[in-house]
Parts: sequence; C-alpha cells; structure tokens
Amino acid sequence: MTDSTKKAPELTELLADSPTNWGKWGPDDQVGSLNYLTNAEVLRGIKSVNSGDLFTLQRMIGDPKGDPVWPGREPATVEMVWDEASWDGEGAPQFPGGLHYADDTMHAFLQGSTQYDALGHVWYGGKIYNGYDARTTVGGLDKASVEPIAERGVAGRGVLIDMARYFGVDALPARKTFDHNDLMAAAAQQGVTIEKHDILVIRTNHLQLFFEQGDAFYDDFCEPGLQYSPELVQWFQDMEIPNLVTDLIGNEVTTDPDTGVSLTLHNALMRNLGVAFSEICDLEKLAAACAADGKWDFFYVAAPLKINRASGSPVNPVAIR
Ligand code: UVW
Repeated sequence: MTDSTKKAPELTELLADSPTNWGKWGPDDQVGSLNYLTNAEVLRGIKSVNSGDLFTLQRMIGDPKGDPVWPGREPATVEMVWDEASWDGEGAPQFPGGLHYADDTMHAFLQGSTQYDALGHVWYGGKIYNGYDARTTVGGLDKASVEPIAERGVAGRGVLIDMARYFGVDALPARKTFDHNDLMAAAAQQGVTIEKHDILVIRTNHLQLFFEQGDAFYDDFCEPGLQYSPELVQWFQDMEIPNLVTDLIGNEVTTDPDTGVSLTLHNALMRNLGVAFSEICDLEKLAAACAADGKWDFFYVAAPLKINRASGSPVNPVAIR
C-alpha cells in the first residue's frame, strides 16, 4: 500500500536504470517497437486465422449509455448539421435533381474513445520517445506523433489474455494489479503461449463497472491493470512486444500502489521502449468467441487516423480468427 505521507518518487529516479530502445531503429525512428512487426510477423499473424470470423474492437463513440474517458476529458459530441429537417423551411438549399443529404460534425478528445497513443503522448525529464526534446510537442507533436503509426499501420499475431476470467470475476475491480507472471499463468490456463513479437491484448472487463456505477465510477479513480516492476519491463523488452492493447482507459493500474506514481508503464514501456498503446477496446465478443473454442490467438490489424501532429487517434482495430 502507498504511504500517503510519503512523496512519490520522480520518474527520472524510478526509471533511471530502466531499458530504452532509443536509437535502436535509428535517430529518426518514430514508431518504436512496431518495427518488430516485419513482413514475416504479418504472415505469422495471418497463419493464426482459421475461421475468417471478424471482430471489431472499437467502442461506439456517442454511446447512449455513456463513453468512458480519462478524468478531465469529455466524451465526444456528435451534431447533425444537415438532415431532412434542413429542407423544412423556406430558403433551404436546392440541388438540381432534388438531392437531400445528411452531414454531421464531431468534437472529440483524440484519446476520448478507442485509440492509439502516439509514442510522444507522455514523457518525463524533458525527453519523449527516441530522445526527442519534449519542446517538440509544443503546439502539436513534431516528433513521434500518431501520424507515423497511422502511415505504417499495425498487423501481426494477437493473443488475448483474459485476466478477468483468470481471477474468476466478471470484471476486475478498481486497483487490482497483476504482472507478467500472472499473464503467463493465465496464458497457461487458457492453453495458449505468448510468443515473441505478439500483440498483447489484455481483457479486464473493468469498464463494465463504468456502465453499472455511473458517476461513482470516477470516485477515487484508479483502474486495475499491469503494475510496474523492473522485471515486468524487462519481460516486455525480452519478448519484444510491439503493441499493448487493453479494454482499460489507461492500459495499466492508474496509480502504482507501491510508489504512488501515475502511469509508470506509459513511461517505461511507451516512452522508453516504444511499445504502442491501444486503449479502451471492447474485447467482450472476441473473448467470448475465444473462450468458446479455446483458441486465443488471431490476426490483429489496426491503423489509427492520419492526423497532423496529433498525440493520439481514434481507431477501430480488427481481430480475425
Ligand atoms: C494519459 O496518458 C493521461 O492518458 P491515456 O490513458 O489516454 O494514455
């Protein structure tokens, strides 16, 4: 448990000896561990398809039941600009042939729905991924924005590790933590192996509580998830995991119960190792299908939107079984 009287260490101290992949793919690299997803890895992913069943992993934007977002962000608002009512009154536009149409707009936090984080989304100590100066984020990300990830696309073998099922609950509660040993134990129980270069997809079903609890979900907000340790970071580094995908808003335990530090793995994995993060995925239908036939791997494909200098982008990843 965190001692609330004790000051959380600075990330510069906590991660002083943590490994980095800065420079590993050259001084201009902006996609980090996605470099592990070579053509051979894409073909390995395709080999995991045996039924052709498709699962889209995006949560609906503008869900009438609410959109789970990080505290301080607001759900997207979608507004109609043109619809049939636009032709009710005098002065409505007339198009040759009698054309009517619907148009709408969206105002959204780019991290306010199922999304990819840019590698430059978080940092400490004045440096973002690959050692770029954090000042390159001012007014828009000149380096390690989401654009290079969008340009590249992501495809490979995905493996779903169902931590809710492993712990025997419908949904992991706030603050519950786990590590790479738990992931491997859950994988063994599922009868699947997490292989080098796999896209690691973790189900917690924690966001079910957002829909059950309403505003109380945000009281003393602390999502469950992976907890930082040097061994866990080394495991990601040894396994050369290109992409961490979860159904959580923040992909990891929000506040480390031992150190009191926020989002340590965003920094140790994303900023330092260049692991791509996909968050707020809906893994329920995919998990049900995997549990039904005991096959937990699939071909995972995703491409965020090409948004100039953005720190993230909505995405609708697809898993093909
Ligand atoms: C933060 O890093 C604050 O948010 P996200 O969970 O969207 O990465």
